[in-house]
Amino acid sequence: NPVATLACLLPKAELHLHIEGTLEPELAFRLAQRHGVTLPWPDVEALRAAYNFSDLQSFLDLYYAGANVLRTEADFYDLTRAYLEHAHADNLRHVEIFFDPQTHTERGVAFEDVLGGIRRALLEAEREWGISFRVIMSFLRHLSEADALATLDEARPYLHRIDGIGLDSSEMGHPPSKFARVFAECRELGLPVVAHAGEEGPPEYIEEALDILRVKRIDHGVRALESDALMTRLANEQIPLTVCPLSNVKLKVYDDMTAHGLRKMLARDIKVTINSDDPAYFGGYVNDNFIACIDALDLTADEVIKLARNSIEASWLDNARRDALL
Ligand code: ES4
Ligand code: ZN
Repeated sequence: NPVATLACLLPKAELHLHIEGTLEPELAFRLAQRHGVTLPWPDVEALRAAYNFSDLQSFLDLYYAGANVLRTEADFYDLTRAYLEHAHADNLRHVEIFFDPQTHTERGVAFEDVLGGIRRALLEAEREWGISFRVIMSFLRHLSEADALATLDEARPYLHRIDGIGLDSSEMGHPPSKFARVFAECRELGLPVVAHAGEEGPPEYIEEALDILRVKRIDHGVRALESDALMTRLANEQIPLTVCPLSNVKLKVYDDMTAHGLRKMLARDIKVTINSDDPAYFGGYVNDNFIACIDALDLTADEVIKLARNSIEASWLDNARRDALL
């Protein structure tokens, strides 16, 4: 398919990527061995076979279990380096990656080691391959706002190395409004903010993310399709959505890719982008996501070009580099 070839060759940015979600089973077992810890699966095949999710929570249970092998600066470096090799192969020129400090500091891993290992790999990829980057610290929404405030306090010595703030984990029952105060504080610190909303949660959660958290982008946002008024607003205000198609199918947001709303969003002139979310768990990296959408939704060359352009335009790059990539 020539449209798939085009998608793979175009320069692109990835704006929705959880670094903990890039842990492939082979690396998980290697790190477990490195630390002399036992994973609750006998081997790589058994772990991969467990990637059969019924919803977001069933995935998160495995994702947090896997993160337990990430312990040292070198682990976070190896993890991030492996992701960036895929990013380079997919012609990504810029990446904005989430990390979940609470998943690690709770286990006694130093904030410095988490961020240091991630950044060492990012700086190396920038030098070697010219891949620019931003790092987004994400709060876990199943934990309390007080917990998020404490994490922000812990992050204060590192804020010069943190480019923005996100909100992830279990969405239902944890609306954006729960984090109104901590997000206000982050904004006062000059940090741009984003939030997962409308992945499993209703359109109202997307409206809360926009009106209460004052996000610059919505992560996922696919349930906006249920509200015509919200669809109109997203188009009028050109609010970027970081959509993750393989994630949505794997977590049963859609029965299969032919049911995905991506093409409807493009038709409504909403600024959608294609991203991989947790590629080790969901069956592929950015180009795999493009190909799955092209095959199932019969995307045109113009639509693919628009999606790639959107990813650069919706990034937090400075104007000079943005223009250079467009
Ligand atoms: C996530 Cl797919 C998804 N949704 C919400 N939180 C997450 N953390 C990692 N992946
Ligand atoms: Zn996500």
